[in-house]
Amino acid sequence: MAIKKWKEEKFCRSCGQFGLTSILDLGNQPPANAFLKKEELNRKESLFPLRVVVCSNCFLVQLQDTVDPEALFQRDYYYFTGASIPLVKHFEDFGKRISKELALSKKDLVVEMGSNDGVLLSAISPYARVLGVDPALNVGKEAKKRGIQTMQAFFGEKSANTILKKEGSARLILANNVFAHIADIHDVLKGISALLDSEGQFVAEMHWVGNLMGKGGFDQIYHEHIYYFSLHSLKYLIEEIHGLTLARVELIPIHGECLRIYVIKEKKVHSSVPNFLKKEKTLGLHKLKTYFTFGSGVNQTRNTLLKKITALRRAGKRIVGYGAPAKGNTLLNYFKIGPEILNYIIDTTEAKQGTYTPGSHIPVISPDMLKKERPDYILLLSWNYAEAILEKEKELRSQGVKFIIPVPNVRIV
Ligand code: DWN
Repeated sequence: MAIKKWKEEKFCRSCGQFGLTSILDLGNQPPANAFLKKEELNRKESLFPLRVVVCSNCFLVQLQDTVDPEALFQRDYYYFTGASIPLVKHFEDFGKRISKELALSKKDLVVEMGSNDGVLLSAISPYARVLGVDPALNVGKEAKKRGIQTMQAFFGEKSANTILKKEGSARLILANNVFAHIADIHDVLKGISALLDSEGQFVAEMHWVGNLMGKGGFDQIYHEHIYYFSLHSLKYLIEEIHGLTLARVELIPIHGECLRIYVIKEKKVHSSVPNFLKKEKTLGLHKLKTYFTFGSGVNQTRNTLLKKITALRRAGKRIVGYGAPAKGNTLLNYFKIGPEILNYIIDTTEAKQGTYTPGSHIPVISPDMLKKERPDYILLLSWNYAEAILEKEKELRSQGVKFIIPVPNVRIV
């Protein structure tokens, strides 16, 4: 798969400040969701710099380089929300909650950008008219099986106006794990302002830079994730630049810790916003020097993990990977872990089974393999679902199989 292009940014993508300060360099890496088919293994993979910088004006942490989105979110996107049961439950619970909170009815339109396989919208569709927006063709087909219509496009001002003309304004616009993925964030916010009705809400979930800083979630850094927001940098972008109101915030325990923000047109702010800004101030997220510790835990995690798994391999232990998340590919490639360490990785996503991880070329296979041969150790690459997975695999654990959890610090359970 020849990936077309990338470019280095010299200015902050949010406030336009010149001169971004480098805080972590994870080297040249392939896109984290660019799983390979067997016949692609011998082809040269496109690698791109994975460099994290921070703006000294609005403190937005972002990637130095933008990779062509047409290539990252290509026609066949390998990530399906529905493959992770804990995530399905998370979105089903939220879908019901927000529908009741907003007293949605069938006259209301709900639009989700990056709607993937329609898991969230199918929880809202009993209450309101719903429309997904996603550039990838294959996930849209999965959404259709759930009865969710998807517009195959990137969300922005143009696609928002198309929806406005055809369907009217939106009472609710959703963006889960996508708001941090779009380089031209101003185009997205212009689209939201155009499409959202005067009483409407824009609700988005995204990883929180405070979690990456303090808890070593460095593996959430990959080319799809252009922004690593603090509430401070979000408020500047949404209010100072786009004149909307960041009205409410929640910290939610998904993908480590994520922010869920509520944005409206009127000037009304819940106490959660000033309280959270105070919390960020105590963490020093409004000071440049704080970000110089961004990568501090990464090398320690790498040394500890490599020492443990090398010793286990030397002792003849069999180690496999559990979950083939995008974040796992950042970790495998940065730590240079390949098939000589992990015999294979199991994953519940059918589309990933039979492929190979980008860069590290480890085979991804069905979880059924665990029933055929029992490994000695399992490296939990989907550490963000550790609780649910350890519960699900308690039988395996009772037979003596140990799980190695790499993030936030290496531990064997
Ligand atoms: O922003 C994004 C994040 C939030 O989600 C997207 N760029 C893509 C995706 O990133 P990810 O691939 O790191 O997300 P997950 O949800 O941590 O991926 C979990 C992977 O683990 C999936 O491939 C499914 C798999 N899995 C499994 O094999 N067995 C998951 C569970 C819960 C399991 O029991």
